[in-house]
Amino acid sequence: MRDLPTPSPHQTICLWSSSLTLILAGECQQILKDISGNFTSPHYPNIYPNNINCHWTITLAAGYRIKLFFPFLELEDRNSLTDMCDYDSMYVYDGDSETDTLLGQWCGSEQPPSLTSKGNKLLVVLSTDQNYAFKGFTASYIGGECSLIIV
Ligand SMILES: [Ca+2]
Repeated sequence: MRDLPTPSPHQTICLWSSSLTLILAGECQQILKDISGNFTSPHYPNIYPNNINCHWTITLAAGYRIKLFFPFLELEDRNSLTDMCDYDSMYVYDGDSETDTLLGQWCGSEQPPSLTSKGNKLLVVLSTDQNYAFKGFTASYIGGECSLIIV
């Protein structure tokens, strides 16, 4: 007689934050597929809204990489007590999710360097708290096909 399969433990998977983002800030979910493009924080050059969590996902064809530039960045300054971007902050991830490698986190009027993805996707996240808003950022990206050169 065949053994019955062991029932797998019950699992609940919740995606609270992304569902909430879709409802509260639909304009903040943007997927960019063009080979090059520009995007800005919401309402730029006016001030961005408080309490937002915006995601820009750049997804190019396989084999492409992305170079990302931030010509302008003006967010709320670092927390002077912790020296961290605790209030408003911009994150860039080397992939399409917040579990991918964090390439950097910026706030205040810091100037991010140009960033290059390892693969064909990059994720930019802007998160703001409940008060003190600034102009935000402008971003530009270009895609390029990269090949391995053996020297
Ligand atoms: Ca703020």
